[in-house]
Amino acid sequence: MTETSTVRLATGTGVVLLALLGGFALGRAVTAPTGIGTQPAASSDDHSHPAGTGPHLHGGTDGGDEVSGLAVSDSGYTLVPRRTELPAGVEVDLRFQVVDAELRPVTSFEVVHDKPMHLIVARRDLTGYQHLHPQMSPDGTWSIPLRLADPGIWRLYTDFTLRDPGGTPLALTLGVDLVVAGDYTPTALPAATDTAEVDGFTVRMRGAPQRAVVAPLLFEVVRADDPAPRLEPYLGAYGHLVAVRAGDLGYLHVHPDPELVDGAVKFWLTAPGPGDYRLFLDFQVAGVVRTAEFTVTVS
Ligand SMILES: [Cu+2]
Repeated sequence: MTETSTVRLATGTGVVLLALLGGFALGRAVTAPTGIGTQPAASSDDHSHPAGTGPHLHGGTDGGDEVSGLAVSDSGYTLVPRRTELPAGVEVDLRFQVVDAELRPVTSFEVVHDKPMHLIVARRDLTGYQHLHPQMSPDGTWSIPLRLADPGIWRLYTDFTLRDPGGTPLALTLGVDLVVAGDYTPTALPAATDTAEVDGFTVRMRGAPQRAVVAPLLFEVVRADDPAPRLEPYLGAYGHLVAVRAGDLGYLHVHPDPELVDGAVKFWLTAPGPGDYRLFLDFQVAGVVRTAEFTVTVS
């Protein structure tokens, strides 16, 4: 790819898609993100939620009332990607730093859910979700092999917690667009459903996020040949739920209750506004992590 390469966006279709996807959506965890904010640096790799800490979410600095990931800079910290143009379908070494207000790279991050850095990637039509964990070199440069299959504009979220100059934990999600040149064929958001299929597993969602109400949202995983496959903790929780708002790609990362409820993973969410959301539930069975995807429409 050269400097002069062109992104051939299917503009007309994109406008239609945006119109379809336009709007607001959903929620936040039931409590302020104290679990993230107070997670000590010395947290063991075996992070779990002690009883009473409750569910919480990554990102945001205001108690989780708003989505995050919409800005490249927040609270004096800025995401600096080494490159933002990637070739389609080719694995490249994605590199980035988080710099402070003096443009010094941050080199110390808190371990939250077993990792100091959570990387989420999705194309702007909410396809192609990936949840990755890059490695940091001593100079604060993070790197990860990344392959973006198809052309389009992709959203990269860096979800992390650092300590501010006063030593207070600060959970941030900074986001930037990555460009993959080529013919972009956007996929319309799938219809809202409470069942998702992935790799022979059926994941059923029970509950519906509502506005102004803290509502439970449960996910039950079954398989045709095994009605109750054993869910395993993944990154210190029985499930990780990322919700991305259609229209602006506002980001939420919610963690569940520490224990399964009748075999289901239980989250708590509030929907602050009407609209469409894409939910990505990471779960682990027999050592393999899979992602179930749902569209949720909040009226
Ligand atoms: Cu992660």
